[in-house]
Amino acid sequence: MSAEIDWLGQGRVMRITALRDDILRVQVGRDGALPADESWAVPHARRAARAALQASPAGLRTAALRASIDADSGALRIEALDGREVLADAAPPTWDRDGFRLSKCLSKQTHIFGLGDKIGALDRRGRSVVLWNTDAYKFQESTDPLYKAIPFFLGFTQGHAYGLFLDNSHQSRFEFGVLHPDRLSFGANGGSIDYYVLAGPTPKDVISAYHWLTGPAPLPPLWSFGYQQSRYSYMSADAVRTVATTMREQNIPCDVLWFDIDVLDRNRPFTIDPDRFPDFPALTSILRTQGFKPVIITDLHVPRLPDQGYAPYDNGAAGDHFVRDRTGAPYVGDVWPGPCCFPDFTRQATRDWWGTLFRNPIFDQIAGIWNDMNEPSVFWTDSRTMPLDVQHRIDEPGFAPRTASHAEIHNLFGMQNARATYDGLLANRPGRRPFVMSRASFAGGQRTALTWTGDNSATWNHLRQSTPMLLSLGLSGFAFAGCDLGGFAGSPSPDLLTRWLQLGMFNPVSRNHSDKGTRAQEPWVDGEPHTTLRRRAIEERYRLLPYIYSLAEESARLGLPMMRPLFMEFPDATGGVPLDLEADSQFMFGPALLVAPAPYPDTLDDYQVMLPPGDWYDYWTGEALLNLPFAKLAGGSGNETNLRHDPATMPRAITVRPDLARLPVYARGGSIIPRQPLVQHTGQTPQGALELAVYPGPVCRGSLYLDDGESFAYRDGEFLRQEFTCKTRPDGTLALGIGEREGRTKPWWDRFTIIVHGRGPVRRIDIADSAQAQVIIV
Ligand code: NBV
Repeated sequence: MSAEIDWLGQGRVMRITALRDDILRVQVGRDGALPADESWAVPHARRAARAALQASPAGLRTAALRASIDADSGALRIEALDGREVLADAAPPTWDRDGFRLSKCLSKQTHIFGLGDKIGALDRRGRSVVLWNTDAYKFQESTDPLYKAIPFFLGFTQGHAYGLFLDNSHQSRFEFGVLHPDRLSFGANGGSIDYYVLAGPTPKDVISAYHWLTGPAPLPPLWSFGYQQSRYSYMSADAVRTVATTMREQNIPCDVLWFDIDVLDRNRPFTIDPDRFPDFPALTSILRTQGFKPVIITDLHVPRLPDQGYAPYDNGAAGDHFVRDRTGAPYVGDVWPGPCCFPDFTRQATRDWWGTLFRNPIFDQIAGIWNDMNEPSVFWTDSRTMPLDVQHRIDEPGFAPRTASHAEIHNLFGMQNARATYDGLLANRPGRRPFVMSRASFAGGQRTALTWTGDNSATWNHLRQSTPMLLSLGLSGFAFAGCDLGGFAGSPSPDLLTRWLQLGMFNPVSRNHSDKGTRAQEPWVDGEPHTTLRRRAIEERYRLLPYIYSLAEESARLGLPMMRPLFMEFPDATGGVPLDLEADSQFMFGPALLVAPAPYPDTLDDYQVMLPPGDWYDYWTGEALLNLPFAKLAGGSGNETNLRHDPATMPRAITVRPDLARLPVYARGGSIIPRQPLVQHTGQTPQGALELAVYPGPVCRGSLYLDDGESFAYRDGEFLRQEFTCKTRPDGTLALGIGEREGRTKPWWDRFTIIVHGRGPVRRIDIADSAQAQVIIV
């Protein structure tokens, strides 16, 4: 049985391969030749996978879908076995010099999500976007492109989803219903037509298929889910010590302190300024003993300093590790340290060499690396990056060795920089999970780095935009992402910083960071009541760490984002019209928590929170929210009108009055949320019971995952996984099931405190953590 079919006609050749029942790869070539089977995004093992299929010249059929090809035009139509159209060509591909464009049908009911770190409404329908990694300092709502290029989107039509991933690193452009209301189109300036269609049918199916295709994000260390404090820059060892001491004196839990470029000697990567940071190893070891993990910036540019004792340049030049200009000489561009060369990260040998630079004793006490400026950003050029004719010499397993232009490599550069860092850290400390934060990336970049949304601004609109940006990154493979809490450029008002820290505690990564020349932004800078409110918000994150870390592990394993749009958890609500269209600001933090900041956070008006179908509880008070009115739906596609008042699909509404003291958060009925006693950092063992907060619903469950937080031993059974369930019994009592433990890790607790909501006054029940499998709550 063949796993692929070819179609030839009109000077084109098209090959369709079924990698899985629900994933088709489509390659199209001109002049009778198919493009080379190479990819930076999709590992070879995935491209080599094959599903069983029935093939004929007219199409193919897997256990999940049917693809048909029009014999004359070559038009491709993919449908589910029940006849539902997944995706169909609207016009044949067109070529223009080196570029191409593809056009697909776009139904009126389809909403589009994904494409990485785009700003603006989460639904991309009606928009046209460019993918070209760009240093976008102070980006605004109209700025496009931004730092990352993730050519993947998810189409969502009345509860059903599909995904499309264009595996092409050249500058690409996607538009959704802009040129023609019933079509979407996409194309790139060069490279080949090589794309994947993921047939769903649910949004979670699509996202986990994309995760399967491009590879998992490894589980980050536990400490990276604690609170993180950064600034461009803490200008001296004293300044860092003061922040560290104040954090502990003020009892503001914190795990990570970041060193930005002013820690470096004249902005030179792999150095330390000897005047401002005279004894860096001593400083970093003190931070360690205080329970902080230091993260240091390492930009990818290497200052051109021949024979001045600067080893990264001398060794890089001697090893021929730098990219070349069109004449074949090392390309030189200006960045923070002055004229710089740029390692050719498309070469395995260069990545290996880059990794050895982290053996410098500077890094002995360093817990993580921050790769900034890796779009790459180059000053004083019109393009703000390298010229397109800069040469990279691809030398990569699975690729034919060849010289490639920067036009092809640009979007991959940041991802390969982060990969080199990750691999280097892993080689230097094999047992420890590397932590790498990268600003630029491409599809698949999640395999080696976390990311953040870059240089946002300290404005209310940027606070508002942070949610759809992080949701979009989560849909694009980057489950582990954050934004500069408080805003990077400009100084936040006290209220804005408080609100941002409150919301940021429900982001995957919670890092407060700010620009040079702005007001200090540490949690205590505005006095009371702000310090208390901010401390409370951060403390809640630490109490929730068992839930957050379990969620992170699930993300690493299944690819589901930690921050999820409502349509992902509730695809059938309102008949499959995404609830998010009404309020981009609301999101799910994992399956159990709904976070609902004001859609316009600077306004004082009451607003409506839409609680999706099901039971809900106020997270802060535990109060069950019953008999609420149906939500008023505005916008949408209009087809929701006949669904009004159907409790099975309609959201219920709750009216909220903005209150600086409280970010509205709701717990989903049917969940059990594990919480822990407060710690000041993740190195401390929580003292006391593991809390199980039970929010009854028709089916009720929760899970817990734990490991040592920093090694890979979990892959060999050193973890603890436990499932919890609850059920209302016919006599009205509640049976809480405590599942068997999996894995060898011992728990830090010896008892549970079960907190039961929704059955009259909140009940607290303490039980020893014995082998007890069921607790009956009357
Ligand atoms: O390294 C300095 C900054 C950094 O703080 C910021 O987070 C990056 O996005 N970096 C950009 C370079 C300078 C920005 C003005």
